Amino acid sequence: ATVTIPEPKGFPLIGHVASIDKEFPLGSMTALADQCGEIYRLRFPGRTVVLVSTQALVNETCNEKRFKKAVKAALDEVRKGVHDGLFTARMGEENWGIAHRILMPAFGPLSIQGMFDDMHDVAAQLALKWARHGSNSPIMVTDDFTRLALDTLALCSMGYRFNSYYSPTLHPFIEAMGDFLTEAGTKGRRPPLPSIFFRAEDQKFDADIDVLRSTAREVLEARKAGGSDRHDLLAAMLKGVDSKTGKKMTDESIMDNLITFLIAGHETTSGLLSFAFYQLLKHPEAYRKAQQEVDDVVGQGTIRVEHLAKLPYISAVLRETLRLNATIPLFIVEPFEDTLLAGKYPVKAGETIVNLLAKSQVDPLVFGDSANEFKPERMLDEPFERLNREFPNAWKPFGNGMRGCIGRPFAWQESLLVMTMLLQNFNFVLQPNYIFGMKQTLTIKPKDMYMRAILRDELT
Ligand code: MNH
Repeated sequence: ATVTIPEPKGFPLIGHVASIDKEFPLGSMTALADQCGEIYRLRFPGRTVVLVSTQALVNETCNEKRFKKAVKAALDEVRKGVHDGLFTARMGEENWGIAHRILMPAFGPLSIQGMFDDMHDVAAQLALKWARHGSNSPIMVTDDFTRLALDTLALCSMGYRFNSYYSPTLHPFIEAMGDFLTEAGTKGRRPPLPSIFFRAEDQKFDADIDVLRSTAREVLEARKAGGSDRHDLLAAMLKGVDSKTGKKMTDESIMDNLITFLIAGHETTSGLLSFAFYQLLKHPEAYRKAQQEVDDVVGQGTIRVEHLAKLPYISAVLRETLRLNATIPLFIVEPFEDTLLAGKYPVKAGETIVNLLAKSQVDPLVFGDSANEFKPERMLDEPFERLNREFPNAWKPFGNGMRGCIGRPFAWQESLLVMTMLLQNFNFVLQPNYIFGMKQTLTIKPKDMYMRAILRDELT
């Protein structure tokens, strides 16, 4: 027998529009999950959404034979700027396949190791800034990690230096991208009124897209004009020939993907680093173990790429951080055909299903009574492998299957390096009266988080 998917109380006409907080939609979604249970449906004008909150249900929708990535709402708005680039392509679009096959090796472990020196360069700029800053003035954590992530991506993907630490104002590209993403999120939620009501917003949106694309075009043209021997992602895209179709990427597709790397990679990585420091500062024992690992493995010398494979505890800290604070806290899929979830909940072909990681990754059936606690030990290599065997798809911060994150090795190497360099050189103190909160754009970050960085030399 089938079971109707429960719905929270709504209103005729607007449905659940008023049930979702505009500033922090995720908070409303998890609160409704606490009320309604493992699965519930929301109604918005013109569409419905089913949200699932357990490992078992997420595991089911990760079956790529029955479900595919959905490009809707905010993602569909981002698509106006980067078209069928990897992140926003619809299933079946040819450019996705060409770009995916050409770029997979470029994001492979060897190629990412080749980016270590550039990553080190930018990380050292951050450490230097914090050292000069002194231990008395608070650091705006998420802002500085965002500069780090953007500068690293631009340098490693296309040899471009934003130099965010050397200029008081943000590079115009960065400003345009921030506004573009914020507006994409807002548009995804705005009421269905004729576009004339939003003329100013739409014009600004288009102008921001122009800035993004003209910058990408300049970088591309400069590279094509020659004179660079860099082996970066841009070089791989220009050179690559797709093994399946024999085609090369078009200039438009290369630009779409250059911008996509910056969009998909910067807030996610900066959010991860910010949450990781928040968690360490709240858990002194874990902090001590992480710093001890750096001292044992690297000591006072220069960090080399080989060190990063020998940091199991810090890897576990990053994994546990992404379990509790997935910076992309949900991803959406849709069924190919009408289907039953858990063998009983009917869902229509094409209906949006939200995999609510913020709930499924703290499923008590998987993580027990301590599901909501920060315990890096459970994410050390051996228990982590056991978890993935016993509870597939319990940990999904990088998405699923063929549409999962292509930048994962990049993000991992950068995050390990930055954690290591900062713990090696500084002791950190959280702003004493800090009250934890989250800020949501396309991703989530800790809100208004400040900390102080004290050079370890100052203590001895
Ligand atoms: Mn990333 C897809 C999370 C870093 C480039 N990324 C995804 C998805 C998740 C995700 C989740 C799937 C989204 C969906 O199903 O709609 N990504 C992360 C996290 C980090 C991250 C948590 C850092 C931590 N991502 C990066 C970095 C880059 C990058 C760094 C680029 C260098 N991500 C991508 C691209 C895709 C993606 C490109 C789309 C892949 C595809 O669909 O082919």
